[in-house]
Amino acid sequence: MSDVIRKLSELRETLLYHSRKYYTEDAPEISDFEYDALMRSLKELEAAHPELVTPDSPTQRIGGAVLSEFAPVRHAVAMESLQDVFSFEELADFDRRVREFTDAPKYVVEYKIDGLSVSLRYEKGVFVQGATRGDGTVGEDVTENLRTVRDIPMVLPEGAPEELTVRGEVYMSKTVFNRLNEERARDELPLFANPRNVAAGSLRQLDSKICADRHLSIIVFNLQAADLSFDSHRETLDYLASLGFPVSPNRPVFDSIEEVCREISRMGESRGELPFEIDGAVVKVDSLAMRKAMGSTAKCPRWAAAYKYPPEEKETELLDIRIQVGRTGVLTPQAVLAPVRIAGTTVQAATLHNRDFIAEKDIRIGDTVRLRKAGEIIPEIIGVLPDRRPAGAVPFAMPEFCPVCGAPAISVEDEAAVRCTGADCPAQRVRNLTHFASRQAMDIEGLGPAVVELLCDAELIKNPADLYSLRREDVAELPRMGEKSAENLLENIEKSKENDLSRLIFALGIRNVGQKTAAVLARRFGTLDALAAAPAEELEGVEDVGPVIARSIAGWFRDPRGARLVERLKEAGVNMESREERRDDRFAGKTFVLTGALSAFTRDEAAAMIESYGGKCAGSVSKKTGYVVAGEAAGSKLVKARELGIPVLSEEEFLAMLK
Ligand code: 0OX
Repeated sequence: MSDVIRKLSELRETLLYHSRKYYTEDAPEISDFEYDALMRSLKELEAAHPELVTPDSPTQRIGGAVLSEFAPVRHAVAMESLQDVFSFEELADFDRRVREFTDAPKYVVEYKIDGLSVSLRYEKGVFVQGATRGDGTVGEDVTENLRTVRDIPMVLPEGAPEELTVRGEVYMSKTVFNRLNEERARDELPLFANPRNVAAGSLRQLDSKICADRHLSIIVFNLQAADLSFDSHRETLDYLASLGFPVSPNRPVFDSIEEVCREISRMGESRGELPFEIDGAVVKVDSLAMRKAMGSTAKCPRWAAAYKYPPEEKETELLDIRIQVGRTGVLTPQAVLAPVRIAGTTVQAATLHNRDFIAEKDIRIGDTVRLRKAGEIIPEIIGVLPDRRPAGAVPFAMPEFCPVCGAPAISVEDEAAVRCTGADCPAQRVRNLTHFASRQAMDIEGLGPAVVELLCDAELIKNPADLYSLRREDVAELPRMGEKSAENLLENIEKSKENDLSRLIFALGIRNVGQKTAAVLARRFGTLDALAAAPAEELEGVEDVGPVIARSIAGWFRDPRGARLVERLKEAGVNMESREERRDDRFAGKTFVLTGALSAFTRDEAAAMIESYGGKCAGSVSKKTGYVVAGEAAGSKLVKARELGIPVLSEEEFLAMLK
């Protein structure tokens, strides 16, 4: 038995070590495959000895519980919020108010982590409940999701009080966030705007496996309730650290507000090096007796203040303006910048959007530009410093020819965009093919931009129809491919022939035809031939299709290249019919309300899908609502749904219903 115990603890330690290497330090030492194999060994060993499973085991942190809703939790001790201050003068006012109660306050300064506040309750040293802050009085029970946060101890060391509640901030580290967005970019999914939103969205997933995959972290900063007494905040933090809670590593104490301000400035300057995002610094009176004497206003304690840093701005040189050519041939100017550190990362590129943006701000190559990070993540040029303009800098003009294929680039009336007119533009070709294969279109797994580029470079494909005559031996010879991947890829391409017509219409990449319009057209016309034959006037009569879209569709099919592509796809055996006849009415009689931001599609697209399954969409929640689909940062509709007891679906669950 002792061998088993030793093996179990070895496996657990190894897994924890590699999980930290991967997620916290961004320096993995083993492959995902090896990690999964270790996890499997641990699972097998635990299955053979269930009595030896510990709540802290990595196998217990991978989620699994799926809830239908989050139960409300009334906080025994209110989770108060902080009064904000925006300048050192306001901080001096705060100090004066504190000094009305005491002559010699001491202050602790902490990072204000940009995440979500939660409470963690322990009974007899075991984690029993975790809740979001909610409105401070009532939050939501997110215990199952919090179990997946590996920094949260599931069991406290011996000697811990019978009952204990702490408060902390759950966050997603910058490393995990960047990794997640890299994966999403690879899968061509919309990127998340900032770590806070993803952390919030993850904690509100009903399926705890999804939350586990997001690898959230926590820093604990307050003892809410326990049968213990301390003199100072600093002491409580030391105690919480001794119980195994992650607390802020630096927790300096100061005698004067001047020193506090200096510390806040220092913290602000080095915020980029922190593993998490902060949106300020928190100043707290250290003495717990003094805190008690000061008490709280309606929502905030009088003994604490949150200093908010202004968004960081930097200046740098605009070295060049490069032009990218998108799928629809739009030329987008990109700023090439002298590298500059801002809000934690080195920035050397930013979009310049279009020629109007450049003209409005009169941005010229050689200029010194002012940069800011929108939402702390995406770099944005705010303007130029005209005084620093070098002699001879000339206004920027968009190129008259496509930088990739050399065909004329023309500006379209009423549009800020300039487009390449080259029918065979390689840049457009790669992007067209990538779009064709993308998840929302023909959904060909394994055919992302990198593979498309390989296939184009090897001149194996030029347009989507070529995909269906690829030969395994040619594909297998490509760099980094091999027999197995080639076989998988060809299998996935073959499978895509069976897709519904709506996917094919969207995949064709007709300008202005998104997923929703594609679905409407497929339903209305039934076959691609019928759609191809429809004149613009007829198309205009279709739901949501105006004259511009109608002309764009009719023009696409009248173009001999479009017609030829359709012919070749047909010859290859790609399905050209809508399966709507076999109408799937799985949502018949159900009304959906969509709230918050969805990541896989726009609300309109989601609404189209619901309608295509016989359901209805409404703008507000009532007793008649069947389901509420809650995306990231859902607000009052979600609250209302909870009040009325209406089932709430996460985006993932909604996707699962569509499958
Ligand atoms: C943070 C943070 C938030 C405790 C009592 C009033 C507010 N986001 O990092 N809140 C608090 O303090 C609470 N401290 C923090 N460090």
